[in-house]
Amino acid sequence: MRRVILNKGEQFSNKHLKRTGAFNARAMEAATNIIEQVREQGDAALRELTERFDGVAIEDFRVPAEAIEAAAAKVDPKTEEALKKAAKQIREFHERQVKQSWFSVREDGALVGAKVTPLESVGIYVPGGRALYPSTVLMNALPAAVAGVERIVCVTPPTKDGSIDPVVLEACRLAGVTEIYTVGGAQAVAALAYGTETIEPVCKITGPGNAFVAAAKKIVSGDVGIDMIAGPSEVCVVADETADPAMVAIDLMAQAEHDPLASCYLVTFDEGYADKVEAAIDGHMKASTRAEITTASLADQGLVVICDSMEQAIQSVNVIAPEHLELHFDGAFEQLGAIRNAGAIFVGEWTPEAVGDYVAGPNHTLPTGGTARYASPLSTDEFVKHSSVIQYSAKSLANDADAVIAIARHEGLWAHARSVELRKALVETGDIYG
Ligand code: HSO
Ligand code: ZN
Repeated sequence: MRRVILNKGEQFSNKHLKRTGAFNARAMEAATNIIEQVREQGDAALRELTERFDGVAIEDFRVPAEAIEAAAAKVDPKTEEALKKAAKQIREFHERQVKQSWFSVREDGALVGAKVTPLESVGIYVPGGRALYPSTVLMNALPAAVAGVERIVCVTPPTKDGSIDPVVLEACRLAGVTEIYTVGGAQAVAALAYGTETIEPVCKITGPGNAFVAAAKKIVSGDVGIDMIAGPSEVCVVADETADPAMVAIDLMAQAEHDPLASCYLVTFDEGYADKVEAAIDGHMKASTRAEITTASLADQGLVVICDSMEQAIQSVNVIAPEHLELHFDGAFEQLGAIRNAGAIFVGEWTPEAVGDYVAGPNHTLPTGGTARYASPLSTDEFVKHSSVIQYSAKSLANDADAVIAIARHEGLWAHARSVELRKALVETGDIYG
């Protein structure tokens, strides 16, 4: 891992970071062409592109209900139990996020408020290949279901034999997904956004994907809603000498094994301690089944920051604004107030990020690439919208009339002013022409 040693009083800055974006120009161009093709040719384009990119010929993209029902039998009981436990805890966490409609009546009788309405439909992109994650199905579909979305559509690329992993299908069933299509890539995003003969368009698309999926989401955004554009995964571990180097090491590796582009940061106070963590990584690596990806990520993207004080460590964290932050030192909870930028915060040595990835309950779809400066984890808020509600009485109209008229006149909008003037007259004289 690369090392930065900060001097006393020195500030960690963005120049110490090397970040890659979520997508690139080449992916944008390819996605633009694919979207165009799907808009023009519908299902025929999906068939051709699936054959070209996934190497399988698929006649009917829709997964039949019987196949979804049959998936449970193909899942081993331990995994089934784990999925159910995860689903329960994720559902309970997200139930606490649900926003209610609200209405407030002013003294003059004017009512103002917000009506919360679930989106009619959402499409969830579930990646295949290296990132085949049933947990991502739960983390996207459950908040949608809890928010009250009726039509929850999943799209996922086919495996080599044209099928979908039964555990992904079972996660879909448990989370209340109503339709599943065996199609992936930018073409799946295009189908969800604009529809084809078999796929009805949705209101919003969520879920992670590769650079082409990210580019496609960016392009269709505006025509449909999208969630955040997810970049490579990140973890930042802040540890002092009291933390077990073996635990810190394995937690860094748990993020590095996702992707050679994943970024792992160790923020600590002593070079000797950093050496111990790196030695522990070498020790664990011998048993890793994903040593190649893990080694590449740590070598290319890994960074150790040696700080002089806790204050400097927290300042570094706030600049990194990591997707995941682990705190391995005594009194960690007391530092929460000082931490401004982090997607999810894991407090203490008994809270490895993996519990948050799967079962703790909070969402594992988190802001990456420093976007934790302004963004939040995926929540039920992403699956509802608010309509403002206003109801005036004669009295409240009379009360606010002069203010409306004054601003409308200033803006030169005659009918705006008149629409209130006529009513005001009616209130005052009982005669709008009086
Ligand atoms: N750490 C990933 C989520 C994940 N981990 C899914 C395992 N499966 C990004 O938050
Ligand atoms: Zn993970």
